[in-house]
Amino acid sequence: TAEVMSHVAAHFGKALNECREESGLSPNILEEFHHFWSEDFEVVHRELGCALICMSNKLTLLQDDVRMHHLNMHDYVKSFPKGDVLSAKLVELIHNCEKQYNEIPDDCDRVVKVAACFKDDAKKAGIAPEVAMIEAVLEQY
Ligand code: BOM
Repeated sequence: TAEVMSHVAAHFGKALNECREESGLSPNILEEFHHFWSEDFEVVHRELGCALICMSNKLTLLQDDVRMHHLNMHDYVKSFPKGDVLSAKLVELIHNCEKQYNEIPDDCDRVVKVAACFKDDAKKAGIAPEVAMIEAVLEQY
């Protein structure tokens, strides 16, 4: 659900602070990570892909081939309140997007495409959080 996703997004977003420098993601592109979910924000910048890789690596959510680590992602999502109702769906949506962009060799370019696909599909599935929902739970993490 979108409510559960807001918790995952709030926690995941905290890792951006540690990844700003190495990813080169300027605050002019994305000031706070949770704005990723804003209707107005376009998921297109290569630096965002680099930042997502860095952030995911901090949480050991990626394999050596820079694809999602299914078991770790499943367990990560399950660790949030009611996470068990979201974990399988989230892993399925991300994996489905990975398959569509598998041939892009540059990791940052590929991951930003996967992230844009995931945002789109999460909206279609009715599990995309609104920015205000994430802001409401940010202080818990
Ligand atoms: O193929 C690499 C897959 C990398 C997955 C990263 C996608 C994350 C999208 C960004 C938004 C995330 C908010 C919450 C979910 C955390 C995984």
